[in-house]
Amino acid sequence: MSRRAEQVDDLVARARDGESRAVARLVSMVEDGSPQLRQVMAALTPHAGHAHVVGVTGSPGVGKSTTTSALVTELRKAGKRVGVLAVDPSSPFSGGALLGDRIRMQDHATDPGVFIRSMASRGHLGGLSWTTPQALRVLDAAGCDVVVVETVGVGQSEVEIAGTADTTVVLMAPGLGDGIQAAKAGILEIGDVYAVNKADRDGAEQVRRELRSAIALADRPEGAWKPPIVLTVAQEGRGVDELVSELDRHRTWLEEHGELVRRRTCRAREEIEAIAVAALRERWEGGIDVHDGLDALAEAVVAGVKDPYAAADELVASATD
Ligand SMILES: Nc1nc2c(ncn2[C@@H]2O[C@H](COP(=O)(O)OP(=O)(O)OP(=O)(O)O)[C@@H](O)[C@H]2O)c(=O)[nH]1
Ligand SMILES: [Mg+2]
Repeated sequence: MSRRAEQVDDLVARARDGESRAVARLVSMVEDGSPQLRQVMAALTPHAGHAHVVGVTGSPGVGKSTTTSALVTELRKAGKRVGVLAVDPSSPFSGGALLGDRIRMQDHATDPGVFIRSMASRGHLGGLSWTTPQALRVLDAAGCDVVVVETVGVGQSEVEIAGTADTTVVLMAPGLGDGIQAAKAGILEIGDVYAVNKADRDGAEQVRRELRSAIALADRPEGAWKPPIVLTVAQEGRGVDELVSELDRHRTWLEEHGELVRRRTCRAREEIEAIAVAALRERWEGGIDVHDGLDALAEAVVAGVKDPYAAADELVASATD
């Protein structure tokens, strides 16, 4: 076995033993798209599938990071091993935007039962990305019982996180224009559990009432999961025990209804597609001379002698020969 292969095996073994430096190194390899990922994922995949992946999303400033930290505290009380993945899908760089979150997470930084990683998640190709599912696999195989994924940034990310998590928690808060506007934002389709945070402020009850009637109005098939609403004061950890019970209840429901496997299959499908598309691209960029390949095709399209679909067919054919 090559030295490099040995190093990867050693890294994987140490991550599986819960060594946080090894876990951190593997997540960085995911983020950098390391050529050794193939070997890493082959070693990790048989050991994944245990962790409950919980997505936390909501408007800027609603309390996602505070809630994530409070969830970690609560889960640690129950003796659970916890992973936290802060994902910034809008940025090709990790670090900067997440600095504040890191500071908020400092309470947990020295706890060996907690892994905290922040990561950029470039929408590699056509929005497809393998980074989040692969980082989750690392944390999962490292023995986490729960992995909380906090997405930073707005818009698309909320929907993306719903495709990634087993259970999606949507946070709302009074005074952020949440509540009634939620229906517009399409947020009612993605929440498995809702938390009205900042319940120490006026208006939390009002947000809960509006949310409750919006949920009651939504079309839901017979026997479907009915999203509960929890009031929280994340800053003080209030209501977070109830939030954890609802997360557990949802996980049990997912298992009993075959929905857990279905959601995870969606996640794997996206990952496979992203890997396959990237592999194709690598072949046509690496294998053939780009000038003879893609550039020539592009010129033919501009000159009107080839249509873009025919050109794409040629490109794919040249990469799969
Ligand atoms: N009053 C009150 N303030 C809270 C509560 N939870 C969080 N906050 C405050 O709200 C602000 C934003 O909290 P964050 O946890 O950073 O919110 P976030 O959703 O992670 O913010 P972004 O990552 O910037 O989108 C901070 O000043 C928190 O201290 C709460 O329950 N009550
Ligand atoms: Mg945050």
